Amino acid sequence: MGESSATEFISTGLKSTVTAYAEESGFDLVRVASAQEFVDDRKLALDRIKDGLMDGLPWFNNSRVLRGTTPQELLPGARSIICLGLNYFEDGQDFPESSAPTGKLARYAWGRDYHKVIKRRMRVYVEGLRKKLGNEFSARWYVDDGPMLDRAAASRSGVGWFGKNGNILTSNLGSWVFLGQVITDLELEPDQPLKQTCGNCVRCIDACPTGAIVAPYVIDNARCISYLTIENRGEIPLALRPQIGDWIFGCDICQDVCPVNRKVTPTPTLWQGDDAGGSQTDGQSHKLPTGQVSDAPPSGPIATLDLVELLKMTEEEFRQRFRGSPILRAKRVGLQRNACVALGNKGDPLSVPALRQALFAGEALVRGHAAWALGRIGVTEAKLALEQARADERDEAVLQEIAQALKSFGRSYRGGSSKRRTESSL
Ligand code: B12
Ligand code: SF4
Ligand code: SF4
Repeated sequence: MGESSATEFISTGLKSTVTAYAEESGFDLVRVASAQEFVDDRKLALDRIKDGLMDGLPWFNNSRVLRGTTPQELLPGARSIICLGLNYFEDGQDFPESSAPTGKLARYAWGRDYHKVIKRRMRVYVEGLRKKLGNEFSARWYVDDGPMLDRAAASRSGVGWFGKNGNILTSNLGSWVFLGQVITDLELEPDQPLKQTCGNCVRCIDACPTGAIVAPYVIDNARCISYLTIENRGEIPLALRPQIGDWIFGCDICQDVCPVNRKVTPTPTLWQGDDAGGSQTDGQSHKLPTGQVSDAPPSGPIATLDLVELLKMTEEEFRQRFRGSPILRAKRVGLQRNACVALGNKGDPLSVPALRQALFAGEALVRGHAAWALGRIGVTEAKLALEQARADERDEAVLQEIAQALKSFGRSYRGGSSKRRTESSL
């Protein structure tokens, strides 16, 4: 199509072509926002950093926020932002059950790494749109992987509204949606933000076990289980370990309790095989190019992991087992640290041998958390393992964890090989 006919097309049905094609390309939600600077969101985000509420994420800094709230910097000539949402809700009812002690994964990590799946879907969408419009428009797209504040864009476009748990809620799909944006120099009429609010509801704030929702709409990153179990590369603060329960990768509590999420029905397209593009109609565009290997994990979607198996995993087994899964992000040592915390919270004496092994053979971070877990389980075998490790251990931080764990026996230990301590080891 030549330049003049492209312009003509733009003035008539451009927006409906853009949005209808997004739906055809497998996106559940599509709305358009203007590409004006995000002035208010910028201030809120900068304040969040200043107040220490983004502590633990050094990459989330002022210059990132300045860039991410200035679409012109991300794409010179930007005029519009096509805001996309993709539902990932799966109820997990058909998943196999395990009799072994297991740890929970946040729903978004039950299947393949959504970054890859959605990025590919977005690229195919933009390429297809260029062909459809006959117009080499400029575009840049993100899903969680750029400086743009994904939720601010979604809110401006009316894809959804901010919930007090910080997440974007949508009318039909709740907050179980990944958010992406295509910034473009196409001139598209913007949609309006929605008027919905949470009203008087505060369920998520009350339910958050670590008190991470410090005020409506405000999350303290360093208290959020999602941060503690995924992004955090160091130790989990002692005071927060008991509250983590058996979450080993992310946390869904503030979404599980949300009434807006109650009516969402499963849409498992994201979990199946190569990205077939959801409702794509040409049957071709979303297939992987010939010869490209799928990044789907070797096993199907799964909501929990066997904790003892995790503790025993080698680096190679970890990479193989979680290939193509977002779980890789936590790294093996991080996941094993989390497994120790979950086992400590479960308090099952049968997990003592595995924790004992981790106490002697794991990396320092894992050894320290294994010591904590053994102290919390509090049976004779756990105490013996800790005493033996105290004699062999050289790492100062681990020695401190061991000393702390042994102290907790002094406080409440009642002996016997299967008697569980009831008191917290804090
Ligand atoms: C850093 C980050 C995290 C950090 C920090 C979380 C945080 N609150 O910022 C950690 C690791 C903890 C995290 C956790 C999770 N994350 Co995250 N995360 C991000 C990331 C990379 C940046 C978020 C950000 O900019 N934070 C900075 C603060 C300032 O932003 P904000 O909290 O949205 O602040 C706004 C509101 O507070 C609002 N606001 C302030 N006051 C008021 C007052 C009123 C009345 C209103 C209406 C609004 C309002 O304005 C602020 C500025 O826009 C985005 C991807 C991206 N590039 O945007 C994903 C993203 C936000 N995460 C996502 C997900 C899925 C999660 C988890 C659910 C994963 C899980 N199950 O474990 C949890 C949810 C935790 C929670 N309750 O927020 C999705 C959210 C999807 C959705 N539907 O909202 C995103 C958008 C990724 C994506 N593209 O899909 N995440
Ligand atoms: S994800 Fe979990 S820890 Fe984080 S704010 Fe929500 S309920 Fe709290
Ligand atoms: S639980 Fe209630 S307050 Fe929290 S996000 Fe959902 S509707 Fe809003």
